[in-house]
Amino acid sequence: MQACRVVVVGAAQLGPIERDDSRQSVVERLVTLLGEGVDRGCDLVVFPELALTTFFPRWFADDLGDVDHFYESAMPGPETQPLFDLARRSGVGFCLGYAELTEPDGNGVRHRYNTQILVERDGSVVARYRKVHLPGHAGHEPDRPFQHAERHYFEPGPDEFGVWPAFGGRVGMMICNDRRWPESYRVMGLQGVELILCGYNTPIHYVPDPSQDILQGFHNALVMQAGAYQNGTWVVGVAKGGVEAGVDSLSQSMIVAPSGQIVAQAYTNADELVVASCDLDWCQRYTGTLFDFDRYRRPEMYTRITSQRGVER
Ligand code: CDT
Repeated sequence: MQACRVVVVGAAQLGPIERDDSRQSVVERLVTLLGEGVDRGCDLVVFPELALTTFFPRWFADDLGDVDHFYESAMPGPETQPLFDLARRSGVGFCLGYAELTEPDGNGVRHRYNTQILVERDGSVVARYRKVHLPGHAGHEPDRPFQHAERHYFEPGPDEFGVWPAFGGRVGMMICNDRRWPESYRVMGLQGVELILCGYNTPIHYVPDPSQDILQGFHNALVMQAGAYQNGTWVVGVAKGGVEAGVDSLSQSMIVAPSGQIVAQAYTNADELVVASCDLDWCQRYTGTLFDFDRYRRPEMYTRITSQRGVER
C-alpha cells in the first residue's frame, strides 16, 4: 500500500512592503515566517507574488534601467541566501515570487519576468515559473490613481504551465492573474497536478470598472475554488495584502481542497502564516470519478480553446 501523502503547507501571507524597505528587512520577515513554518511542522511554505519588494508596477518608470534594484539577477543572491540556508537546515521547502532580470541571452538581451520558484526541503531549486497572463497596461496612464504597468515591466512567460515531481506529489505554479483563467488550471490538470501554488497582489480598487471593487474577495475565492474542484487539485493562494503605498490590496490568503472547500484562510491584512495538512491522495477522489479526464473529456469539441484568442461572432 502507498504511504499516506500528506504535505503540511503554510501560506505565508505578507502585509505591505513599502518602496524604501530594504531587501534585507524584507528577507528577515520571510525568514521569520519560514521559521514559524518550521515550528508548525510545515513541509512547504508559500510566499506571495513579488514577495521581495513593494508592488512596483503601480508606478511608471520610463527607463527600465532606473528600476533594476527591484529585480533579482541571481537566485539565490547574497540577500536571499538566508532563506535557502534555513530551508536546508530545517528541511522545509518554499515557493517564492520575485521580479527576475536574466543574464544576457545570445543576443545580449536581458529579460524581465514576473517569476516564482519552488525550492525543495534540501534547499535546491526544483522549478521556475514565469507569469503567463500579464494584466494591466504597457504605457503610462497618468489619469489613473495608480498604475498597473505589469506589461511595461515584464515580458510574458515563454513556457507553458508546468507540473513538477516535488514534495511527494505533482506540484504546479501560477501567479496572481493566472488564477482567473481556467486554462491555467486545466493545462496543469492535464499533467496530473495535485498542488497548485499561487502568489498574488490584487488591488481592491479595479480602475477600469470600480463596480468590481466590492467583489474582489468573492472573485478571488470563486476562481481558486472552481479551479481546484474542476481539476481535483489542492490550490494555495497567498496574498501580499493591506495598504501598501496608499493602495489597499486584498488579503484573504487561502488553502483550497480538491473538493473546492476552503480549509484554511488568513484573517488579517498582515504577515500571517496559515497552515493546512494537504492529503494529496484526496485528489484522486475527484480525478478518478467525476473528473476522470481520460473517460469523460471531449477535446475534439474544444479546439477553439487553442486555435482562437479573442471572441469570434
Ligand atoms: N498582480 C496581478 O496580477 N494582479 C491582478 C490585478 C488585475 S487588475 C489590473 C489580479 O488579477 O489580481
